[in-house]
Amino acid sequence: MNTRSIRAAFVALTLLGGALASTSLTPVVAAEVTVGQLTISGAFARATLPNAPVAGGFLTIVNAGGEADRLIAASTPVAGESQLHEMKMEGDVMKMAQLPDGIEVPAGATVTLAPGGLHLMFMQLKEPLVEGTKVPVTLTFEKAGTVEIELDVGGIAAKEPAMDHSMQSDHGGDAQHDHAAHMAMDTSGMGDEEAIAAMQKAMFDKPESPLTMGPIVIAGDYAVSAWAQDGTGGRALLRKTDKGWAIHLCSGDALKDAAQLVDLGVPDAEAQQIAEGVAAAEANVDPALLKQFSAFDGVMMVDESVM
Ligand SMILES: [Cu+2]
Repeated sequence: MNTRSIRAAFVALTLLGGALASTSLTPVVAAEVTVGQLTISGAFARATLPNAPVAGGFLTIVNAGGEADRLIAASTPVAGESQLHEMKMEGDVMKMAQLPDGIEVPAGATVTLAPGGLHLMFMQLKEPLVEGTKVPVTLTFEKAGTVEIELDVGGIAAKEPAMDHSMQSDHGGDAQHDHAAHMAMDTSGMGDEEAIAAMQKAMFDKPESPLTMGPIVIAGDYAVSAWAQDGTGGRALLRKTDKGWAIHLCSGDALKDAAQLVDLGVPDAEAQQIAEGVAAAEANVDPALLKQFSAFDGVMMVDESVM
């Protein structure tokens, strides 16, 4: 009974993690689309889980012209909102942030949107992205204008368009698990709150930087837990799966707001219940600690399905 099996896997950033240095010199099979001096190729997305709220889109833009251009917008019928994002490391944490000024494509340059870096971000997904299908996307450039492309939907941890395996750059071995943090424990026999706290402690607590757990609010198969560590912190959105509770994504104040919870895929009733629960539970929390729970900018996806 004391043996906790390391069984299920926790995989961070599998949807968006991993870097791909892609300057393929071989013909890329994925369709190329040209608009003005720009050529767009290798466009792909990763398959998503049935309830995933967001997905990333990746592609390469070559600017053969003598003038810089800028990708300023993207849209797709499969998502309520599309944004231009970048991933960046802040300390040990990879965060993603919206790029309000878009993505510059300098004259003569190749710009690659790839997992772990620049990407198209599709929010409020209306349906899961299914491997083997295509997702239509409209890109708008400042100078070249608007162009329609299609993303090939690859596997859930696809690193590149499915057909182009010619250039793996320096990624030998198990590239699928780049940036992956595996951690799990058997929490059977624990109550929900206890299980969530124990799991997060097991994943993140370190002797030199102890993890402080804040209130945990549970509504149906969803939960939001607040945490603080090293003067910063955030909130995690968890889902109960057949393998126990798993972190679905990390964010800050978005996870105490009912409307934003709904945008992130939580059903209305649970979102409402969580928002009210968090407000009540955090009413008595030390303001300095509350500030830490709010410190997490953006949304970091954590995908529990890739094991
Ligand atoms: Cu993003």
